[in-house]
Amino acid sequence: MPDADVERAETLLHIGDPIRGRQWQTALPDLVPNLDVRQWPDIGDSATIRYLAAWNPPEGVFAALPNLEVVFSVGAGVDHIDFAAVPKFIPVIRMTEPGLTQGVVEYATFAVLALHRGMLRYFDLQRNADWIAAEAVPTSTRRVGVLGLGILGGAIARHLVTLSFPVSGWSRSARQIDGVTSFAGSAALPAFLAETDILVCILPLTSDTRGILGAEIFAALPQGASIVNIGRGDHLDEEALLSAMDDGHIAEAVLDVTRQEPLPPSHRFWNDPRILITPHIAGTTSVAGGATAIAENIRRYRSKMPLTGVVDRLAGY
Ligand code: NDP
Ligand code: OXD
Repeated sequence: MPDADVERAETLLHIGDPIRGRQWQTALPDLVPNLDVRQWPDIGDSATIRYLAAWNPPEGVFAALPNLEVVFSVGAGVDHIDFAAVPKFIPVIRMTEPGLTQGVVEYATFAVLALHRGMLRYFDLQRNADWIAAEAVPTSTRRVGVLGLGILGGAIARHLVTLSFPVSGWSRSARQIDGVTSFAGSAALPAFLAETDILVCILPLTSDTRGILGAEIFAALPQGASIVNIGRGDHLDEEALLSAMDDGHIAEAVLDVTRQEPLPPSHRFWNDPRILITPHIAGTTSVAGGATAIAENIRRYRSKMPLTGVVDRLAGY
């Protein structure tokens, strides 16, 4: 229905970072007429809640919202949402907004360059006041492989091409990106890995991809390859990584996500000089970009136009 026809009270419930929730309480009603925004747990009249924007929605919340019509993930990933709890007729929308993409591209570029230029070794040398230079090689000799060539993986691959890295990508279906060699499907995975010196994982977490960064993949990479994980901690078999590093087959890793977050202080990763840990900060949904993306889909929904970023529940992303 067009905006002008929305006469009923409509509420969007936000569950997640309260600072962003308060900012959206101001920003969203300016973008979408007749929309009230509430911050969990202050839900007000649950019957008016048509939209939910959430990160890690608590168990039971979907059953408590009888008139819910659209679920928005506050992030690009949707693995924090239990699809079984969301009635099938309710679309689940993942976040796509330029600020999030920019952050992830910056992070991946940083991580690939850090590995390419041996920065983890220099960080370690600095702790001992050791001045030891290593020879740098051109980017054109360092092959980067991106696992996941969707919105974020595609943007990462495009940017790395501009730095003259030979870039390839792996996805379920073949993708066409200028300057990027596309590999599709499980059968193509070994060939993709055989040509990858730095492997960047930006896959969604699904039943098919859980644990994918494991012994088999590590063994299929060339000797001395390195890993960047920006996807989810559960993509990585942490023991297999340490074992492949101890064997000398995998050199280094930059990990933005870990199986347990926050990573416990006693975890071996913290003090391993071959591993750089960051606290899940690669990309963050920007307040303005996130509000614009949600507002655009609510306008589409009200006008009965197709929504963008709808999750394929069967594929899991
Ligand atoms: P998209 O849905 O746009 O892309 C997903 C890509 O993964 C697609 O290319 C898809 O293939 C591919 N893929 C999915 N399953 C498989 C599979 N079984 N085998 C091969 N390829 C597969 O997602 P985004 O790029 O927007 O986001 C990806 C993930 O990044 C998120 O789900 C989230 O987990 C993570 N993320 C992490 C952040 C951080 O701060 N660390 C920030 C934001 C996101 P196809 O193209 O054929 O569909
Ligand atoms: C996301 C994330 O999925 O920040 O957007 O991890």
